[in-house]
Amino acid sequence: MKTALILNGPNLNLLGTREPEMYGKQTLADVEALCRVACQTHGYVLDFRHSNHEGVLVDWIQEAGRAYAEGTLAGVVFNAGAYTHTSVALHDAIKGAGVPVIELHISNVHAREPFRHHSYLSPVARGVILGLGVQGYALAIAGLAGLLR
Ligand code: CA2
Repeated sequence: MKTALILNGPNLNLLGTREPEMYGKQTLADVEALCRVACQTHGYVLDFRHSNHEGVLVDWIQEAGRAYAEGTLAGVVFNAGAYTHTSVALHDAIKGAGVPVIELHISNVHAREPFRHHSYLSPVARGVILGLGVQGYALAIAGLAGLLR
């Protein structure tokens, strides 16, 4: 059984504690639970992680590239948080890893401040899901399953 790797970037550990109008009331633990259900549905083992640190996220994308090459990983669902709009390092890591990455945003970043309209990740992502709330995570896992079919 392959693994689906779900990566969460800076401040996503605060989900459910503030800005419910933007991100909803569910916590990151709730998101992990819904990802677990989606992975069971699609026959994946869930690997769900959070880090506030850019270099850690780079390390995890590199690790994902190796696991994908070995055939043990289906792909990555990646909510890089604010690093989406700043990180050439994450762009390069995704490009170099060769693993399918679905970029995910809970909010519709295009309906927000202009500095959120640009993503360094989108050009190297296989797909992008945004603005659908935390259910977007389940849709992204379904998207990974669709890519492999
Ligand atoms: O909409 C998304 O999922 C974002 O990736 C969330 C990031 C934001 O910087 C991106 O532009 C869009 C921010 C995540 C921080 O989440 C918080 C949740 C509750 C309280 C404070 C922050």
